[in-house]
Amino acid sequence: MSTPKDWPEPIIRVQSLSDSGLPEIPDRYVKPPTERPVTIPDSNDVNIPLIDLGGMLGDDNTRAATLDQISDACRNWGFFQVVNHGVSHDLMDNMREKWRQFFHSPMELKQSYANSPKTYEGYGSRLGVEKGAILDWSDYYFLHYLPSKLKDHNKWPVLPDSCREVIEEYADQLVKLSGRLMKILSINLGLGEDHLQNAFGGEDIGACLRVNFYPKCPQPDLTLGLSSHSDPGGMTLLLPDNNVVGLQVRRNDKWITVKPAPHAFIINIGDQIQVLSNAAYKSVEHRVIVNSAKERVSLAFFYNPKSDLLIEPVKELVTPEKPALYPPMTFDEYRLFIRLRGPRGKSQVESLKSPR
Ligand SMILES: O=C(O)CCC(=O)C(=O)O
Repeated sequence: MSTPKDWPEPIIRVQSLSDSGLPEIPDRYVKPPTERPVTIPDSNDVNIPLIDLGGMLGDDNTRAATLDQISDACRNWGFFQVVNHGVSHDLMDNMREKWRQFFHSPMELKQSYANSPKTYEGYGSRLGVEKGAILDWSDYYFLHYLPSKLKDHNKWPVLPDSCREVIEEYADQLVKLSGRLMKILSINLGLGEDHLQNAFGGEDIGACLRVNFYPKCPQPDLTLGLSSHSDPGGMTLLLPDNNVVGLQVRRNDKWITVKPAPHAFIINIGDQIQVLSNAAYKSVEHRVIVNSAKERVSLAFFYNPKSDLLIEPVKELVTPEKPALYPPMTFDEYRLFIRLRGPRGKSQVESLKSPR
């Protein structure tokens, strides 16, 4: 499997379709009936766990209670939100606004950053390279922050003003927050606090950002902003839109719409941590719905293992009762799947499970 140099068809910007005021979405965006969003009124009260990370700095009891909440969330939800996470609220707002401005800048500027499936860096409008595939109702921008050798400021937008500086500061703070979360996850697995981080490659990790832009959609019941998928990487820190909901998490075969708390980050476990934890922690399917009244912006920061390191269940978590569920594989090999085929539920991590 290798990645093609170019897209199989001309790229159409979803934002241009939306701005053209068309009353119906093109067939390319119409999902099969089983994948279309259906709102279940009863599920409105349910939300993913909300955890005060400030508890980690409290007395022994508060710290233990916080660790327990995170452990439960990783094992039973795969998703949780954190507040008091230490990242500046102004920085979060500023970062989101810079990107909103970017997506509202002239198409000519955005097109100068058009991406290709070779690295996905830049301005994009599809994931996956299958000709004729049904597409999602979103555009995005993808960039690398770590490892440093992959970071290239020329591939980051030069406008709006000081965009690159803001991205640098934001990414720096999110790497620090990710490091703190990795220690917590590791302790909760009964491992030394640095175990997971070392399994990721120590300092040599990967980090990248995908900013999603979901334009208004005239027929939101027929399509999705982002199809169901689990994140292929290690852990994701999502900054959602401050005004518009859209993220849905799969739980007991129902879709729960996440209600973000103000200035919270939504954290989710990715496939690589599911593999390292030998499925103690769950990488859970999620998707994004769109609406006809408001656009939505979200920023997904992906914290990943070093890409050429073999990732396999941690030895301490493999027992005769719970043999290793997954074969060793590098993240480079693993992410080719989503890069070629686009978001496909949990089919990849499930397909790796050893037969029993
Ligand atoms: O837009 C969102 O809320 C979620 C985005 C997401 O799942 C992703 O970028 O992988």
